[in-house]
Amino acid sequence: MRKSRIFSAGVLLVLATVSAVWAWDTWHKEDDVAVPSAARDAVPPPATDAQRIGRMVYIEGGTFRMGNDFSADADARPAHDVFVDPFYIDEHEVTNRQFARFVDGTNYCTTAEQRGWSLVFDRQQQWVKRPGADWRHPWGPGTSLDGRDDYPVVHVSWHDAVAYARWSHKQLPTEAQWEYAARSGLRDADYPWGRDELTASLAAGGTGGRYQANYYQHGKDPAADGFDRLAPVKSYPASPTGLYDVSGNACEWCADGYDADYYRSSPMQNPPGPSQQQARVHRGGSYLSPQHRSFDHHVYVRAHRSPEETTSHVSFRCVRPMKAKFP
Ligand SMILES: [Ca+2]
Ligand SMILES: [Ca+2]
Repeated sequence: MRKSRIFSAGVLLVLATVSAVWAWDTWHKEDDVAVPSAARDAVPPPATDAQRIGRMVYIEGGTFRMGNDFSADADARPAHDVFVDPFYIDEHEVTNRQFARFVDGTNYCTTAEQRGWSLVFDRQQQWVKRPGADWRHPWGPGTSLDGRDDYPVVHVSWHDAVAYARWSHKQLPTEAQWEYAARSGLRDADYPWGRDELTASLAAGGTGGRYQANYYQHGKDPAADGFDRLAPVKSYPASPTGLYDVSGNACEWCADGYDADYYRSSPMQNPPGPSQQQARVHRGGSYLSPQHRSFDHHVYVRAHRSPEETTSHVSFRCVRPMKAKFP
């Protein structure tokens, strides 16, 4: 009789434990990232450990000065103090190799593939709607990813980026997380490496005399920095924080909606971005941002576009937040 009661109690204890773990796990995953209903329907069941791919860099939380009062961009003003919790961030932009693992495991169909075209910046230096251009065919039909496994994935919409992030148990960075990581803890930084202009540091033999990022060069040698289009990730030096291609190469989607006046009313702690705006932010500039107008690459410059838009120069990287208390 006593054995039976002990057995029953044991069974109940096991059931309760399993239920609690399931409930916590479900809540945790549902709470992992906010995605629109269309993207939520498209994502697969939660990823296994094997699907959690890519090296991430730990960013210690803290307070920093976000924006810049002297920026030519009004939406980067006013500069204001922001606190962010600690988090991990991908050390480089998501690559074709990584995105292929997501697609192979889920049969995910990107926005550009569904629509049948994407925006390509062609050799005549103009944007064209190119039928058949998508992440597998970056310049359109007849092009492929051969030899491009380690290039940033492009022709991905904001929705595609969110779906990948959710699959890999990550999130898109908020603007605050992205800028905090990009600044490398350097107060008054314009670039991830500080305030030296790209060409100035080269002329002075500074920062190793190497190009620090993949920008666009006008003139006789459009690939003076090594690449006239996208470059494989990690082709340029890491920032002091250990991140690659934060500035240049591919622009990077952020989670936030875009509001030009957001800095005037944003909360100090972990600002999530405005909730109503349709357009989504991307940061960092790209290989199409001119070197002589390096403004686009400043760590505080904010760009935006429709979440459905796909192009040959926008990619993303992901973050994984850590739970932390405000000090
Ligand atoms: Ca270049
Ligand atoms: Ca980039």
